[in-house]
Amino acid sequence: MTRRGSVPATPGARAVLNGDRRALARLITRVEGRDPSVVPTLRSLYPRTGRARVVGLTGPLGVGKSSLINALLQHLRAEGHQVAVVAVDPTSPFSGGSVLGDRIRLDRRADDTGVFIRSMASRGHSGGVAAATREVVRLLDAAGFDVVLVETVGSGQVDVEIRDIASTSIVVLVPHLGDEVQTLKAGLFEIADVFCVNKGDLPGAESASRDLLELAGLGPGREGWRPKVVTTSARDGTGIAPLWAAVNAHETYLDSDGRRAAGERRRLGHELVELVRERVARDLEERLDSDVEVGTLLDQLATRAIDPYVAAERLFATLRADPTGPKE
Ligand SMILES: Nc1nc2c(ncn2[C@@H]2O[C@H](COP(=O)(O)OP(=O)(O)OP(=O)(O)O)[C@@H](O)[C@H]2O)c(=O)[nH]1
Ligand SMILES: [Mg+2]
Repeated sequence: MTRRGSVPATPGARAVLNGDRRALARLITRVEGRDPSVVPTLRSLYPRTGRARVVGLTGPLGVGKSSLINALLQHLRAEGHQVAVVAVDPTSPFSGGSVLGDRIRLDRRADDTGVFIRSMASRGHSGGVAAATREVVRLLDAAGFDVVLVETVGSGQVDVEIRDIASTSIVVLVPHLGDEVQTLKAGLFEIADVFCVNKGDLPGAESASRDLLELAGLGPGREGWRPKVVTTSARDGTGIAPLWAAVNAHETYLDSDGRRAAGERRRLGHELVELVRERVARDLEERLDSDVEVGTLLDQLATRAIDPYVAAERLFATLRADPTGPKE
């Protein structure tokens, strides 16, 4: 029985649903490479997605995001969750023993099918890192991971985009980030549902938390949510349960008053715009070389007979007039 609009399962989709981790890894590689042949699999898996909690961890270099994820992994596995990790542009190899703790723990985890860890490079993604990351997260969701943790380095665009993927975003900071916090402040409050002051074993953590708490109280709050502030030490393993409790509090908040559905709609809207943008850009780039009409526009532009704004309008008009819509 197929529902209206549903797509027959591809072999790749069936393998993912059957828990085949190698097939999952191969599909992720194809998504990373923006391989269009992966689309039927993504389409057939789409109805099986939307269940995972997607939690973003972002923050400046070296604040301990990976170490926190390592600690969270242990906490979440003990709670019985199936956890996947996506590290976008990791500066250190995520599977390195130094980041993920000692070898023995790592080796055990390699046998643990309840954990899946994957690094992704954002360089060279024509469609942007957000699109690829979203699709990877969806594959993991369909594969049955109920928690997906996404690590990104807080450096502008990418960490803002995390809001389009994660339902809860943790901004990780460390004590004595004074100036950095000042410059990042406005942006951080856009992103953070939870502030995590990590390296709480170092001096200054308490006053850093106090400052952030004060700032969180001063801000307008996003639709009635004031960011929570949690102090952790990934090194000592302290504060990990409170950190996850803060995530849960935000997820519970999302479940009230239809906020989760509204957030999902907003994220899907952005995705739709992105997909169309990607599609149109590809189409236009092909036409730049081959299309007679576009060639004429380019000639006119080169001789200054018309300006780029008019050329863009004319090109856009030809797109709107194109009657060949996609087939299902
Ligand atoms: N003292 C102390 N050091 C920590 C703590 N957490 C992490 N570190 C150390 O901080 C360094 C960076 O840790 P990572 O977990 O790689 O930090 P990251 O934010 O993932 O780093 P990037 O991915 O490179 O941005 C390592 O040397 C860790 O051992 C902590 O709670 N206390
Ligand atoms: Mg890291």
